[in-house]
Amino acid sequence: MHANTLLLTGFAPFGGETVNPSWQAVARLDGETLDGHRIVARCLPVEFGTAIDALRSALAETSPTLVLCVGQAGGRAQIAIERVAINVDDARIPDNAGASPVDAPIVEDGPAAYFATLPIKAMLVALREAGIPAEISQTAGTYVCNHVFYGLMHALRDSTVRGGFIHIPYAPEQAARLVGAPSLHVDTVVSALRIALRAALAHDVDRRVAAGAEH
Ligand code: PCA
Repeated sequence: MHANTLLLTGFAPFGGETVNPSWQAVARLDGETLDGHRIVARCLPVEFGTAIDALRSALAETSPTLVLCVGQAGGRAQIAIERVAINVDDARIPDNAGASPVDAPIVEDGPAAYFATLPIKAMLVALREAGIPAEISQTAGTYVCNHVFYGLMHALRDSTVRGGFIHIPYAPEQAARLVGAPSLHVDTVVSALRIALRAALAHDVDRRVAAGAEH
């Protein structure tokens, strides 16, 4: 295994979709070398529990120095760099195995939340400078993406490995069926992920730039 591995994950399709642009984008980066680091891409199932098991296996197999998980956030208009993962599952729609947990902790007696340890502001600035619409998101929801993000940060809690999560909009072919939904082409998402990863590698300490929200 390469000395410096970046683990990137995407998700399987869910919610009646036949594609998930998170995996389409992440798969295209598999095997690429970025600033001396080799990217390994994995696809996670959209299933509570099993998704974290798959992530933990990938962490054990690849011993990455940095981890970025990516998921589809239908309805969002920009690349959304997530700030925080919370310790709750509350499923509005069943996962791909039919499970719909409600108000269940992800880790019994775990902390209420974990912050991403990637330099989210540096990543945001780099994306905007490259002309890619991006935002800091203050919630990753309470479905499988937040579940995986929390599981990731819990797994990394005592290590120096940095981790974070990015939500992406629908791909245009999905939005074409959902009149009015915002979308971003997968080519743009692939570029965005490269830019975000480069910024993360270049910044051990985050930039101090306002990107909060009033609601
Ligand atoms: N998006 C879902 C789960 C998988 C995905 O790509 C979410 O935002 O929770």
